[in-house]
Amino acid sequence: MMNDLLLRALKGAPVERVPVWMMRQAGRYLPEYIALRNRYGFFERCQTPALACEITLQPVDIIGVDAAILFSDILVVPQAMGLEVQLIENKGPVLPDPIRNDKDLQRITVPDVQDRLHYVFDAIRLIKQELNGRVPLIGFAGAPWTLLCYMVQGKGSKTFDEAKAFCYTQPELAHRVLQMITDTTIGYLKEQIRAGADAVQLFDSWGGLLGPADFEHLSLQYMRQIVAAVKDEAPIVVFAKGAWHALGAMAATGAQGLGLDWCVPPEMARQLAGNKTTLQGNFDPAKLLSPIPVIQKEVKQMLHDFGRERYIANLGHGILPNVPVDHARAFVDTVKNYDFNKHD
Ligand code: 1CP
Repeated sequence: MMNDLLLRALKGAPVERVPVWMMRQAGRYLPEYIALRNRYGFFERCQTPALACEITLQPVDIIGVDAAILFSDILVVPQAMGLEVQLIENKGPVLPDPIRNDKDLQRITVPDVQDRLHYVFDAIRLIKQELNGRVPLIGFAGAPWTLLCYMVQGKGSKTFDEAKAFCYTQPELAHRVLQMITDTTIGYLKEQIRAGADAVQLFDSWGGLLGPADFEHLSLQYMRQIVAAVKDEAPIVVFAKGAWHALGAMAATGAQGLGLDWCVPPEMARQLAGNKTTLQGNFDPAKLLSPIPVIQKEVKQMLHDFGRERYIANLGHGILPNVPVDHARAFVDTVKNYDFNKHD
């Protein structure tokens, strides 16, 4: 591996400089991606290894990030478990027959991931070949709680109130679904690693919708199983947006990395997480809409506050579709050029 900064940071090994990548960097804002989006459907892009490979490599070639992240979506897992998933342009995901009762559970299974998700592993093998050791490849999956949100609500939501009502009124069913997602995800991530993923990330995008006790029951106990099953095969980063209260408990899972959103101050995150975990984050994605000098100034402050060791620079959530490409590049270049000895 020519540039293994990300993997060294996840091990807690010394680094010459902080590695940087951006959540949701593959797709969304790059004109080269939008050209492909106009020609192929969403799942066609995911299921065709040559397209997934091309999109995965775009931010490496165009922006110069220190890691590639597989182009796919967290919702390929509910799809492989038996649910129909549609992606409606400018609207987001729709699952027309969501899970609401015990009869609906008969429509989902823990699938053979080799059979149902082989296209992901084919894409990973192709991407590894094309990357040719330039930077590490990150695989990923949605956390069980976040996937349940979509599988029950049937679409995106600010509150995911139907998903929460399902868990609060039919807890036994909810836990059965969460365990099925967990078992599928363990097999899925292990196969991603076997196909060549150098690290994996678990996205609990809606973890912050739960209070601390519910987060433990409905999210963390399942993520703990996934981390335990995967962490000795490849480093794993847990990103639970809004669940800063559980940083200590998430560090105790043994995950090599913890993703942070922009609402938690660096010093507080370090205090809660302890010194054995690498922190990743946490620039406000909307701040990339600021003038470039403001981006540069605030990125330097973020780097100063996190420090060089056990740290990966990233955004606090996915990059927004309307971010100008030169602003994304300014974010990445500022991290790459920062000199910790100069305190600039
Ligand atoms: O045609 C398009 O461009 C559709 C937009 C799109 C894209 C580019 C969707 C639909 N998914 C993706 C790719 C995707 N999704 C990646 C690939 C790599 C990358 O972009 O860097 C990844 C890592 C995801 C992960 C994902 N999908 C998450 C977790 C991360 C996060 O942003 O919180 C979630 C919640 C989803 C669901 C989803 N898929 C697509 C959309 C628009 C959404 C969000 C819907 C919502 O807000 O509820």
